[in-house]
Amino acid sequence: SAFAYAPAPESRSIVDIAPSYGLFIDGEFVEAADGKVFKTVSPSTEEVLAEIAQAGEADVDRAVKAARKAFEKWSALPGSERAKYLFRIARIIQERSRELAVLETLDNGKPIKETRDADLPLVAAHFFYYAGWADKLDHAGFGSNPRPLGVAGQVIPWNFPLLMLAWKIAPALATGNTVVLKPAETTPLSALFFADICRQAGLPKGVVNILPGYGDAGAAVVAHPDVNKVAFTGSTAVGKEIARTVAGTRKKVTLELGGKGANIVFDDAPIDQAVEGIVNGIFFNQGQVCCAGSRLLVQESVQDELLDSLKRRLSTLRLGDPLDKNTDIGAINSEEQLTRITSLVEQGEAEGAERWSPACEIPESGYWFAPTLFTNVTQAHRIARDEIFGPVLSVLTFRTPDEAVAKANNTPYGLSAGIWTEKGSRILAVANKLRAGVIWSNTFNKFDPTSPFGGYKESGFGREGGRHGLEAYLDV
Ligand code: TXE
Repeated sequence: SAFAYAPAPESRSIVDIAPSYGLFIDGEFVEAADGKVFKTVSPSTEEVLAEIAQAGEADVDRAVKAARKAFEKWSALPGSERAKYLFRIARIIQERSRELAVLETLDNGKPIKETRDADLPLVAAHFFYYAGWADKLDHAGFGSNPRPLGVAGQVIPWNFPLLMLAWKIAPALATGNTVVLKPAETTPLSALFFADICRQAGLPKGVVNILPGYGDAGAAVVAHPDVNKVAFTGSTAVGKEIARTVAGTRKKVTLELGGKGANIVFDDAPIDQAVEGIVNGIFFNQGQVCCAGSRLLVQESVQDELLDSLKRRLSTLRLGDPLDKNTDIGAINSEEQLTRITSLVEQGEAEGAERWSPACEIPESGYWFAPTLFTNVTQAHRIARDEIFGPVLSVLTFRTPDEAVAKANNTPYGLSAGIWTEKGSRILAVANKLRAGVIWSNTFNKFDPTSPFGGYKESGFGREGGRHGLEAYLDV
């Protein structure tokens, strides 16, 4: 085939180069063993962006073997040496962040404003942060000489393709593990660009292997007998399947799954600030965020004022071309996801909730969903229970702090929550009763590599980020 593999280290941009890319195994871009390919499309135009080699079981085996071989040398390097590679990768990400931001926006559909100002800075920050730990593992409180686990099999989703890669790869490499990572089928491009960055950084062959493909490739990574640790971010259904696969083995596993976060607004909250936080909480990345504030719990006495203000603010959001730096709402990542969102929203209407959207023009091609607000929602409604993973906010009300806590916790998930009030004592009292791994107060969707992130209940287990993020990759 006329397979023009990903660019050589000196090339400047993957976007401008050939429309075909290989799997990244043992430091080389290669065809799939069975020659299969798949296409990735731009969700905002439905244009084909590239043809990608599609990993199958044989490729997974080859990549795991390469990672196993690389592990011997990589894990034996002094932490200070591993740190140098991670710092180098972090710096190259910064240098190439404009290309990466454009690529991520093209492949994912999210606004360039977000990839430029949120995703990319956080990606670089993660590599810098974990680079800093690489030579300090003896001082991380895990006892002396903590050991890497071996080969880490990592499967990531499409909502933050490069950031999820960074959350997975940076701590794994800092602790001396090697990696086989499968990006999501709808967003493989930034991971392949990252593979090119690994080459540019001179990372030893086999330390990072990237296998674009579908769920079967993910399942093969998880099941491979020579994988020692599995890290997954994605749907709760697949997370449970992975837990079952891993249960009969000695593999370690961390799962970061769905959520149904509550943003709780008390009557003494600064309303304008809360409105910004609510908007950020559910419309950032079109609501395709596991820790989205997808339920608004508002104290009854301020409901009218808050909703008026929120509707006015939503009317100012600009939906459209994600490459336009003024765009607030980009495209939904895939037709499949759009169908899921549409179906849940239709159920919301059928169950009697009241639907509202600001007037906005929907482009003719691409996958789009207007910002949507549901009022008259009860806890029994599916839009109050299921993760919609789209720009859809379900509004419920409460009278007392206890009622707010009970409603916020009334979900099988437990990933995030937000508390809006001027009263510090109330923040602490409510936060202590919420069953959520991440709680923000008077802000929302703030991320930092120093801070552990992860869920309670069906939102998964294990923590990524911070010192806790190292633990998942070490035998202590
Ligand atoms: O997820 P999947 P999908 C939620 C969100 C969304 C729903 C479905 O509610 O609407 O999940 O999204 C790989 N073994 N989240 O279908 O299938 C797959 O190829 C191993 C929340 O995209 O879980 C991809 O790389 N891997 C979430 C990754 O798993 C398998 C982010 C995620 O895809 C596999 C994404 C298998 N059997 C969706 N099947 C979050 N927590 O942020 C698929 N995959």
